[in-house]
Amino acid sequence: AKFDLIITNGKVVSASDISTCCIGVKDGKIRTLVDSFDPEEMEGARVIDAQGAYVMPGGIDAHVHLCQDLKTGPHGLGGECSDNFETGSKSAAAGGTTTIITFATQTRAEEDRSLLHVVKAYNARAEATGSYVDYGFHIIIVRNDADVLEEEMSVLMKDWGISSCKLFLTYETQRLTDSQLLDVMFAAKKNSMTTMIHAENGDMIQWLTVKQLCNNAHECSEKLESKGMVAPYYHALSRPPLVEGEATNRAIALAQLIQNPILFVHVGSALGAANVRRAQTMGLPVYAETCPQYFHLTWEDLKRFHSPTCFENSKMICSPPPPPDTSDQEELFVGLENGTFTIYSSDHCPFRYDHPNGKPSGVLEDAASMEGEHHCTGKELQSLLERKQGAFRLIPNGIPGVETRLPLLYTGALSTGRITPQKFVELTSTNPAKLYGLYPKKGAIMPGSDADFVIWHPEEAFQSFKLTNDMLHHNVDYTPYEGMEFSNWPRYTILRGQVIWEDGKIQGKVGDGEYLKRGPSQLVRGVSKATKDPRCVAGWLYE
Ligand code: DUC
Ligand code: ZN
Ligand code: ZN
Ligand code: ZN
Repeated sequence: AKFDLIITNGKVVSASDISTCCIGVKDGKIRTLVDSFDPEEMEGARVIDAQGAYVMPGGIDAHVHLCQDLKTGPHGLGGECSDNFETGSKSAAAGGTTTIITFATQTRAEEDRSLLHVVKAYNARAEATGSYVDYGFHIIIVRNDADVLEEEMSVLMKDWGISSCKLFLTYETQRLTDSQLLDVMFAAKKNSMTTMIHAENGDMIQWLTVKQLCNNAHECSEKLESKGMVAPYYHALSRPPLVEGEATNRAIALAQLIQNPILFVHVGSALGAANVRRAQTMGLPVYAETCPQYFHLTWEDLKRFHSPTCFENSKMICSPPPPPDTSDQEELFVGLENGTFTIYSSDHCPFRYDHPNGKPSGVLEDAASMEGEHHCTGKELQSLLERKQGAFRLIPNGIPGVETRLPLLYTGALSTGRITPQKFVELTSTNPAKLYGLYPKKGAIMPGSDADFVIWHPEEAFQSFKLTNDMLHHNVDYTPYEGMEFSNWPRYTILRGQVIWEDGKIQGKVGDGEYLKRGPSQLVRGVSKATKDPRCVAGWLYE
């Protein structure tokens, strides 16, 4: 047969155009885009009629946490990711995503000093199950050992195709000082590795939260914990928008000093977005990711389950927290529309509610006084902290969402006309491919590209529905979006020409997904005056 798969009559969407046409696929690659095929050309091919439906390049979710255990968890607060590559990638496929990028994590333990060691150990976890979709790794770097950076970064780039590292400005077990950040950014810059930044000011968070931090003799009764304000809702109050505002601002300055491109992950505040925008206007290579939770959740969701045992709300805790209210969401929406945000990822961070290493649950008999304002005092607080339960400081940060990412953006922004289908594709596929060195193999519907697609239901033919967690494929016992109405859902997910999800059923197999070696970012281009001006930045570093 000339083609293995033919997709007819769809509204084929790229990051710039929409055209009604037919796509011919052979050996996992897109071969041709045409008005129509002759009947003999179609012989032997599977034909999918996409009449009236959007056909988009498969989703690329560049921010997914899988197989991170207590030691290598996303933030050192405890918590064990409940999804492995099998369950996490199945969930991705069911939500229209054909590529995921997950995190291999260095720790401060001596045996995890070597980045290569960390990557090999993490790769073994991926290979232990295999994946339903294609996958690559970012590396989280939590120390600035000169020898390791010098010897190993280039090997990660060349041998593993790991072209991005994540650095933290918060969490005791992960955060780097400004000087350490400069060390790692400088090494990354020299190796053309993209630096991803978790921008929250860790000192601000700790100072607001914990009374023990203060080494003065007085009681420090003002802090959240000494006031008994430990319920999940107060997680948000410990991280007001200024926490991200300060950290984005500082990281931009550090990066500018040494002319390093950066990408802010999970930007969740209008203030953070404004700082990114300002830097971009100066011509700095500053990029930003945002996530569904910042458009669909607010501080209100952290208090929405009313009960004396209100730790149910721990299900909603993520970092950065959702914005205070819908007016902040509006400002973030503008950032989606005007290009401040480069990519839209899930930050899928799966913790179960019924598991001891997940979100704290269970009936807290002694928490009765936490009704109303959800405060607790004295002995109750002590016992919560001792049991490492309940108090927001000890609740793992993160919520699941790899499967709901595309349908949420479709429902909240595409159906409502807030963004165009082209913008949808740019944010969810084309830009992540370019940013992380996968383009045009991924993120494009062009001859020669991988035949990865998400095909939606024709809008007129689809009845909106209310989501329940049992419809999802992750290994998480809740979704933050329980009961939400969805206006569309992927009808087909196609990975390199093979249908892996169709009409509500998984058709692919674990093991279909391949490891992706990535190249350097394809978004970073020649630098502007603001980046190079020797009176402003340390240009001599590179002379
Ligand atoms: N950062 C993440 O990227 N994911 C979950 C928690 C966090 O702090
Ligand atoms: Zn983070
Ligand atoms: Zn004090
Ligand atoms: Zn994350």
